[in-house]
Amino acid sequence: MASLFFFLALVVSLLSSSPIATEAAVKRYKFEIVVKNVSRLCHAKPIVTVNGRFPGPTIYARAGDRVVVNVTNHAQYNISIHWHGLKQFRNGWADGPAYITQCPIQSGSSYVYDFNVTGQRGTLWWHAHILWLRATVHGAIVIMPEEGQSFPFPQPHGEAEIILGA
Ligand SMILES: [Cu+2]
Repeated sequence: MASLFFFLALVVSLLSSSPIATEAAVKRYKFEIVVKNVSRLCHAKPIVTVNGRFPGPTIYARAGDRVVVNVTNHAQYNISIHWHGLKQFRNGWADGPAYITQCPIQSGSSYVYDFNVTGQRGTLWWHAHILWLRATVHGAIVIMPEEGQSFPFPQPHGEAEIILGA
């Protein structure tokens, strides 16, 4: 009986100190692929965007989170979204290159990208992975360390996302 109690106490202490016991969050995003007119240097031009924004929305997550992005394509071009620099551990189908890990999302259709951000942190970017659409369909991914963990550098005075586009 004493050995059973000792065994149960060991299991409980292992579970409570294990990182597996930490609850990972699910971050959900909705990407609506839409064509929008923009004016640059006195010229109006239609461009393909996510949610009408250029650059597109930033994805925020913590290492270990699950990220679910529901993409609906309202544009007249087929599209796919690639999460640049993210290692797709056991979720390669969510990587995004058209004709490699998935068929492109056709006009009027949706696709759900569902992946884990495991053991990764930093600022990356996402972009369309078909034709020339990445020129305007792109944005940042910010992966912060797990709750209670710090970045491997001192706390900055401020943070800003800078995206360079041509
Ligand atoms: Cu890329």
